[in-house]
Amino acid sequence: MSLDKSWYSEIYPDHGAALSLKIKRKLHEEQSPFQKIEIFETTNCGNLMSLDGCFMVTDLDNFIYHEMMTHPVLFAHPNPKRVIVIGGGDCGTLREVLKHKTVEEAFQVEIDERVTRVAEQYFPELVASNNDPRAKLLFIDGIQFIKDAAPGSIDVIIVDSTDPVGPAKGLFSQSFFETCYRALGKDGIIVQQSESPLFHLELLKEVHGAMRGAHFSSTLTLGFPQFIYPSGWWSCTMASKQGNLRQFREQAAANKTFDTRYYSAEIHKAAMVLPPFAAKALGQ
Ligand code: AG3
Repeated sequence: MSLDKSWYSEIYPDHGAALSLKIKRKLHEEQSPFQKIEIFETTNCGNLMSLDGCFMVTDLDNFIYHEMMTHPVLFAHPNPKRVIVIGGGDCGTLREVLKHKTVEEAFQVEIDERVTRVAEQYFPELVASNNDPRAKLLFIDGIQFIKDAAPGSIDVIIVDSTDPVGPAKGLFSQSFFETCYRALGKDGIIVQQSESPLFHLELLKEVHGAMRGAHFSSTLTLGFPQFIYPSGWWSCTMASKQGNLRQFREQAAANKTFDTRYYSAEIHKAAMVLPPFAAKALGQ
C-alpha cells in the first residue's frame, strides 16, 4: 500500500525503514539558527514536533521517554539537589525532574531557544512547570556550560539530546563525558539518551566505552518502548562515579508522592534487564 500526502514520515535510510504518522494539518514550520522545527497535528498521536525531519515528541508517547530519562537516574542518586538537563528544549524532562522534592535547582541548558518557544505554544503540558522557582532555563551551548561548571558542583546530568549527528555529536564523546565527570559530585551520575538497542548497538557500545574511558566506574543501559523513534525501542545509559547503578532508592520510588504513567519501582527494575544479545554486547 502506498501512502498519500496526508502522511508524514521519518525515514531511516541506514535501516531501510520509515515511520509514518497521519497528519491533520501542519501547525508550524520555521528554520531556526540550528535546525528546521515543524509541528503537526496528527490524527491519533496529538501534536508532533520534528527537528530536521526527526520525530522528537508526540502528545501520545513522550511520557515514556521523559519519565525514563529522569526517574531512574534521580532515584539511583542518594540525594539529588542540583540537576542539569542538557538539551531537552521541549521541557518535558525538566518537568519530570521538578517532581522530585529533593531537587533544589534544575537547569535546562538548550542551545536552541526556538524549540522551547515553539513548545510553549504547542505542548503546554510539557512546559507546565517552567515557572517553578527552582527551574532555570538557559539558551547556551551545553558542552561549554559543563566545561565552565565548578568541579563537583552537580549531582545529576541528564543529556536529552537529538541523534549523534551535527551539534549533538559532541554530547556522545569521551571528552564531553570527562568534563561531566569533573563537574559531578562524588555521588554524581550522568544519563544519556542512547538510541535503539536494535538499530544502534555499536553506538551503545561506544557510549559505554567513552563513559568508562572518562573514568566513570559503572555504566548501565535501561530499555523502554518509544513508538515514534527508530525501531520503536529506545534506551538511556547511566554512568556513575562510584556505587552500583543497579541499586536505587527503591522504597522512595515505590512510595513516591507524584504521579507517573510509565515509571514505577517495578519498571525501574525491569528496564535494567536487557535481552541476551544486548546484555552480552554491553557486558551488562
Ligand atoms: N530526544 C530525541 C531522541 C532521538 C530521536 N531520534 C529520531 N527520531 N531519529 C527527544 C527530545 C525529547 N525531549
